[in-house]
Amino acid sequence: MLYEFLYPYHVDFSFLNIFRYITFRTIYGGLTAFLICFIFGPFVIRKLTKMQIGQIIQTDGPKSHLGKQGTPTMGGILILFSIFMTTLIWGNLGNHYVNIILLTLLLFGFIGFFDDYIMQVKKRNMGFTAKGKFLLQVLFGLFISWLIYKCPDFDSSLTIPFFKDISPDLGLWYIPFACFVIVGTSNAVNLTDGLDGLAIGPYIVASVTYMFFAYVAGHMQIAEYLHVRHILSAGEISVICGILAGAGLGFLWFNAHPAQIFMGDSGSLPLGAILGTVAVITKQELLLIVVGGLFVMEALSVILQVSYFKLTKGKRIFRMAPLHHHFELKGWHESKVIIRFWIISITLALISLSTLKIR
Ligand code: 57M
Repeated sequence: MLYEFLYPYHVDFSFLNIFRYITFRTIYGGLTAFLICFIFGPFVIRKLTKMQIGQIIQTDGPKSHLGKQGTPTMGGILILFSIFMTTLIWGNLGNHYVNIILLTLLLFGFIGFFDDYIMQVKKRNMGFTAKGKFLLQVLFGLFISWLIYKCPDFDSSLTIPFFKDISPDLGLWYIPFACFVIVGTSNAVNLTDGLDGLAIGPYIVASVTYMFFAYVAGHMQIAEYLHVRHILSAGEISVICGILAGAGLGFLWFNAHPAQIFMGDSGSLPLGAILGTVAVITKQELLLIVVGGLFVMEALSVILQVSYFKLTKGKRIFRMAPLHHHFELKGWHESKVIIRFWIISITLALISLSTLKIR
């Protein structure tokens, strides 16, 4: 909004030129998103506590979690509010990709919010049925993917990390593929969100990583130099990534162990979907397996565990899935699991960034 309002006056006030720069808006977008979470955090925590929107801890998990009973949840509302407001302030709302991200936030935010609302506010045992939730995710995912597919500067070929000369064109198949990326990431972030700061830490790392990829894709000379596909309007996505990272940091302030608030499905589902959408828009879809490798690892542990459990009628590969529970049950302290998983995500981000040169 500031961009649309203030930049036109740059002819009279040359300092307003600064609003044109993506780097400037990325940094100040990040700081604004951080401040919104930081300032409103205590208010939201107080409000949720007063409304008794506290986490119900299931007794079949690691016993160390029982002490977390009643921790305010649905903190995702704070993150989404911060991302939404900051995008209105610093984003270029004339950019189609920015609008698609906002729509992803609203659609997947609705699923998460509704699920949390029924479980935490109405205190019913189940939100959506698992099937209903998944179907709605797929429906929204297909819609978002179709919108991206229809964008004028979008092409349906796939970027293969490390191989700059291979990029198969998926044509219309790109839509279900993109939907898989968006819905898969949404659920993977949700599964990872089981320890204090475990999801939001790697999420910040992934956002910063995609901030670089979006900037490179949007900058003609740098994209050409690095042999990355140039997508002019994707440059604005680096502002969004800065905002995601800033809001994430602001939330982490309160979600750090011992957490004062959990994000709930209201946070994990839309945040994951937005990350998947960013990967699709920046044409670094497959690289998400590396950038978000930690989320992939957690989701894979669940798929393996559940399949093996069903096949062998009750045997397990891990002590408990998702993977973070396995290490907790092995006796690692919660902080150790969290920080080691963060280390893994930072390492994976560095490997991902190396693909800008190694190709
Ligand atoms: C949500 N939710 C956390 C919090 C957070 C198929 C199966 C693997 C599904 C899976 C599942 O239900 N996953 C989705 C996981 C929960 O966190 C809430 O949920 C939100 C995210 N959606 O924001 O509101 C608990 O996680 C802890 N937590 C923190 N700090 C945080 O910052 O400590 C969360 C955020 C919170 C809190 O304790 O209550 C969760 O773990 O429930 N199911 C599971 O993950 C279950 N695994 C399981 O059953 N494994 C089986 C296999 C055969 C399926 C096995 O390995 O034997 C685990 N979860 C529970 N009990 N509750 C293990 C058993």
